[in-house]
Amino acid sequence: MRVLIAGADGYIGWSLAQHLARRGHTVGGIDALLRRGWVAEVGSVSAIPIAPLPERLAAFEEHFGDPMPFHELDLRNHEALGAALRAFEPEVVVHLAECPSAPYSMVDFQHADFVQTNNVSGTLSLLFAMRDHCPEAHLIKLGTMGEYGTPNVDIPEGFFEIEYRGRRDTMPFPRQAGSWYHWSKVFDSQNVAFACRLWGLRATDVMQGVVYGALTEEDSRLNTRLDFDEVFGTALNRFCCQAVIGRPLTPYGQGGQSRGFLSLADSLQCLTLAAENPPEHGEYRVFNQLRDVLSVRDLVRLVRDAGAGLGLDVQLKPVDNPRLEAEHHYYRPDADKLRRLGFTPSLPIEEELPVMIHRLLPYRDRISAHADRLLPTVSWRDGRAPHWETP
Ligand code: USQ
Repeated sequence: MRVLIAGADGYIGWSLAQHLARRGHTVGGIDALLRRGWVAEVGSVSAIPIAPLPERLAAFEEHFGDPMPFHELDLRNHEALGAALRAFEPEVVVHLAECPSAPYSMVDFQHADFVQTNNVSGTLSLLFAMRDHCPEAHLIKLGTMGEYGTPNVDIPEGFFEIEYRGRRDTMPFPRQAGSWYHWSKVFDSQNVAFACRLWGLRATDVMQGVVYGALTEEDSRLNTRLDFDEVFGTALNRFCCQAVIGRPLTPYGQGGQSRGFLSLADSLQCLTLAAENPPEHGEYRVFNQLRDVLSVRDLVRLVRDAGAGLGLDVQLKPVDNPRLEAEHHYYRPDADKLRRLGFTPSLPIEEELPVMIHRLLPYRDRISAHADRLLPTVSWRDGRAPHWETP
């Protein structure tokens, strides 16, 4: 299949491009390289060094035989996006080209506005461009489990049956997001569903949990990034980096917050399954994409055990929760659709974490040099803007 990845320079996108090429798909890329700038803005770096884009593309061609047609552009550049779609003629468009950080969106008005404009307007531009240039193509849109929040009932995959005043209907499950970023994903979901209804586009909206892990590539130019700072690092990746440099793990608040988690390898497998099993024309389907439901306390225990197995003395230092979120709650999401398509989870988390920590050990000094970026400064409550200084 001809698969165009928007966000091909990112954590998931760069790995997905390689995974799809290995499976024989023809891969194209779009990216405005914004993530590199955002992480620099918060004064941090990827724990695992990543190559500049031209080196990445050269390595891709050497290893996979064909060059990756690549367009360095912002999805909101609607004309250029249309030209890229016409040139590549995708059968599948995987949309990962959004700002993925809840803390970044909570800094101040400018950051909230940027995240929502970038994400919602970029997706709208893509929907119109697909209508005009590749209406048959399948859109795989990366949403987030955080769209649902943490309701006190089970979470279905997108829709649920409801009886109200004696009448029944199937309706979208309520969204109760917890950051301006997560709300941008909710707005995207509504727009994607509407475009399917309006124009007969077909789409898979992926409610993904928190992704963790680092892959080992045969060529360092093929490495994907792994962020650990308070803004772009996700919980398990941060905890593993903290363990590697002997800094205490930072569970927020009481640590009873539960989320869905999956490894990067599992995320690639799931996105590939979605691509290779497209929905019907006009269909808007929703997958919950996660493997394990874990609390922050579970994460701490898992990283401690994994570190101990590698001879690391892993400490923890709970910090006041900078976020507004439930710290004790019910959490039971369905995640059956991908399993029915054949998702077979790879390594269990107890085995994956030692691999990740081992992979990070050579980058101790690099992480240590930015250790002050590990502690949270962005507060959900008072909206104080942090003063990030590039070291
Ligand atoms: N947390 C800690 N200590 C830390 C960092 C995080 O206790 O040092 C806690 C947070 O309070 C939260 C949980 O860990 O309860 C997850 O936080 P996170 O930063 O790993 O994830 P989140 O902000 O929810 O966002 C990440 C990705 C986002 C994706 C989302 C999936 O950045 O792009 O949409 O995970 S989900 O969480 O299911 O909404």
